[in-house]
Amino acid sequence: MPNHQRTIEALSAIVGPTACLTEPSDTQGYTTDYRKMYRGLAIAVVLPSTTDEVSQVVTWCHANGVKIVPQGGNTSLMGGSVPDGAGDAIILNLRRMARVLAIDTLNDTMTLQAGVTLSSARTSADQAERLFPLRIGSEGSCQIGGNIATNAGGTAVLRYGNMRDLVLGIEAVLPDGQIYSSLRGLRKDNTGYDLKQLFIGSEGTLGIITAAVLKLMPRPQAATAAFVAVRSPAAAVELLGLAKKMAGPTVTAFELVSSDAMNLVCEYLSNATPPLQGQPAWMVLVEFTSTGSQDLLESSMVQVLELGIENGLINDAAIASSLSDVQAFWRLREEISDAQTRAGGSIKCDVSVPLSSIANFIDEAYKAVKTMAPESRMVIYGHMGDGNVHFNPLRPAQQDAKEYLMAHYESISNTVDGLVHSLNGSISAEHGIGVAKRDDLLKYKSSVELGLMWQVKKALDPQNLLNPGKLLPSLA
Ligand code: FAD
Ligand code: 2HG
Ligand code: ZN
Repeated sequence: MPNHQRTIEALSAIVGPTACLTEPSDTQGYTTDYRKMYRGLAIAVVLPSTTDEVSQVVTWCHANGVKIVPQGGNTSLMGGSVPDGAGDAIILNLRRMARVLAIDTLNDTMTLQAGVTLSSARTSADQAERLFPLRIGSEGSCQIGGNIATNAGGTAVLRYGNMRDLVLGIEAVLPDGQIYSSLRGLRKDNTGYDLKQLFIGSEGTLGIITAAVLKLMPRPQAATAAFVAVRSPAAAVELLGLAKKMAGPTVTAFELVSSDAMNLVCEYLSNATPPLQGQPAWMVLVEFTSTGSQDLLESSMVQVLELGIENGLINDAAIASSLSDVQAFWRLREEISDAQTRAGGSIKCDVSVPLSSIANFIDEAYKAVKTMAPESRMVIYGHMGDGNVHFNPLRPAQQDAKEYLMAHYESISNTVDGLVHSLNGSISAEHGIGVAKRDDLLKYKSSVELGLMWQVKKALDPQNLLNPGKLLPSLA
């Protein structure tokens, strides 16, 4: 059993005493997760400022059997970024490694340290007249390292892909302290196994990501958006098909929002007005962007919506008439997540199915939940264009949140996940597994898949020191 005081002294000597936090008042923000559902303990919160320091810290922990929880912005919704209550791990937070190292506008790449926040990365790209297209509601806090470790998705995946599609190279400190690097910005490199892929979506279990090379895209010059009341989820899927056919790659986002989700966000946000009259049961937020003319883009949106109305898919639509309208629409969409947290938390099912099955999934899951807990508010929304919805039943307005969650969390999430599985879907589309979904993998991943995941883990981290207890369920 390592002596915690010795650990603190050794790690302070590497990063400096002010970068090794031990006072509970200093560490609390790091040991508690974003939604305050998981509270752990840490020997110390260690804040290295260079890859070399990360390597020295990890080498020491490896030699002395000390567990490490890698942490970025601590915005995980799955309890993946905080330690458990044993108090035998350090948190290694990357926030001091927040430098953009290079932007190459000929290669359309950006090289940065892993602790750069997503919003800073987007701003740096913008200043270089480029777009870094990953867009998620937590962008002010989440870090590029965390985005890579979770293979983050968000609202622009339909057009640009998720984080895996945007990473060209990674630098990572391995569990024994060695530094792996593929920071070369190559779009083609067939020299064997693509090792960087191992770290994307590995949730801190295989290495500490310290830097990355990311793809940059042309910066759009035109943007328009509409909130559209659709006849049903099936009509929404048909509308997406029309939009893709008519507007091609300008279709950037296609987000479903249920009436309960819209009502909730309007209840919690100040100065928010629903974009459409009459509380439509289902809405979609459609966004087109392009590097071409604003007028052309807007008329393309109108044409798609007119055909949608003609085909009986759309009941009503509100088209943004200015950039501030577009921003106001997005505010309504992005704040749905926090509105649920403020309402005491919902039953989070971040699921995906093939787009061809999504309407059927929503109908079936909706009916099942309404049978099990009829008064639930059906907060259903998200990235329909990717086949990914956040199916998040919420307590009725009058019921206590804890009571509702205790009574229904397990049965509802099992039912929803079971349905998703039967439709060839995934029980975690973009938020990852963490601890919240870890043991569910035993039901939904084959023994071959789980066996392979453990073989990879043991090959890189035989002592199970990196983010132990996360992602990988114990096998009997
Ligand atoms: P953390 O929460 O700190 O960590 C997440 C995981 O990554 C942990 O397992 C941790 O150990 C590991 N990790 C972190 N940094 C490193 C590193 N440098 N090296 C190795 N491992 C590391 N997610 C989406 O995909 N799409 C969304 O639309 C979306 N919207 C959100 C909206 C809100 C309001 C909130 C609170 C969260 C949202 N998320 C979303 C979830 C979350 O923001 C993402 O998972 C994000 O990528 C996590 O980044 P982070 O830096 O906060 O990582
Ligand atoms: C979103 O799309 C995020 O808003 C958060 O992925 C989803 O809070 C959630 O369930
Ligand atoms: Zn999402």
